[in-house]
Amino acid sequence: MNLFQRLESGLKKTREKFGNSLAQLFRKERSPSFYEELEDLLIMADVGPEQASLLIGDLKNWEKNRNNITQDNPLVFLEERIASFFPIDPPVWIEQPDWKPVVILMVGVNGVGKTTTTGKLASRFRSEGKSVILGAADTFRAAAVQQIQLWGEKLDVPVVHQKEGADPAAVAFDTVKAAIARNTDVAIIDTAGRLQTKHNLMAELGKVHGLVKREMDERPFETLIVLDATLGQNSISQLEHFRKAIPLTGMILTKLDGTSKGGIVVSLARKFHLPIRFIGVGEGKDDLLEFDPVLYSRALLRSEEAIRPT
Ligand SMILES: Nc1nc2c(ncn2[C@@H]2O[C@H](COP(=O)(O)OP(=O)(O)OP(=O)(O)O)[C@@H](O)[C@H]2O)c(=O)[nH]1
Ligand SMILES: [Mg+2]
Repeated sequence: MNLFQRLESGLKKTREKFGNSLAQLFRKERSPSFYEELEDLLIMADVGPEQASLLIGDLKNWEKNRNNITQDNPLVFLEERIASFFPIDPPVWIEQPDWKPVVILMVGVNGVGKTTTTGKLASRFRSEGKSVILGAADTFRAAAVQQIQLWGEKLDVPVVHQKEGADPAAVAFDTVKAAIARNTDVAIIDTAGRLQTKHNLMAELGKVHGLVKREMDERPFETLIVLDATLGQNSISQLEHFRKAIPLTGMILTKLDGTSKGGIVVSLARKFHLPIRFIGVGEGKDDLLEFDPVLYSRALLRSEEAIRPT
């Protein structure tokens, strides 16, 4: 399967609900109720009210200036508009392919998929022939360290860890230090889930980030917030709080396979101007897809019933 086909299958729920309804709607004549229905559909898919009204305004303008409106070309127009909402800002490993170590700090609230995504990412870099080291900076629970160690064993990559209750900043620091000492290509640091409203835990994250930054000696690294797509608009509050605590460089949206509200990705990207690095579409190690704005918009809007991509 190519990336688009994997996206199509990963976004199955969104495509069935949103994409199919959209395809049906676009067969209808234009009327005020057409645009109301469109707005409802966009909001139900979690595109967000601001983005929905912006898209509808743009669509109306576009339609006013065209005389050959078919069933499909307005959808193509919307796809292009949505794709343009995503900021383009390549990650460190693309921007500076010769730099090592690439350091990735994973943050987010509880249960969103940080540890699983850490494992998936490690698997991805390993399959590109890169050496990887993992940091078990979730020292909150012993089980969290074990979870990362399992990934380490499965992928044959070393895991830096300390005992339960140890200082997570120290583990993060040790991981970067080890990656530098061993000339490792990629270091990925998993952290404990924390509620965005818990000030002490957010301050702890600030310390983790600060020590990584110091050890990186001002060289850029990735701080990725992991967000659960099934939580919808609650992710907005998570992002707002986390970015106040630490500078984020990108986001990863997980569990898109489990929601019909795949529009949340659009909503977050436009609101925060933060690039989306990857999306999770399942629990397996290969269920992490690189984010491509054009393909994502197409997979979001075009249902099985609509035209096939060219
Ligand atoms: N369907 C689906 N499930 C996912 C995805 N990503 C993660 N999960 C599942 O989400 C659950 C939580 O994943 P974890 O990786 O443990 O989440 P976490 O953020 O590390 O959790 P804490 O460390 O407790 O904060 C697990 O059952 C994962 O298999 C995804 O893209 N799709
Ligand atoms: Mg975890």
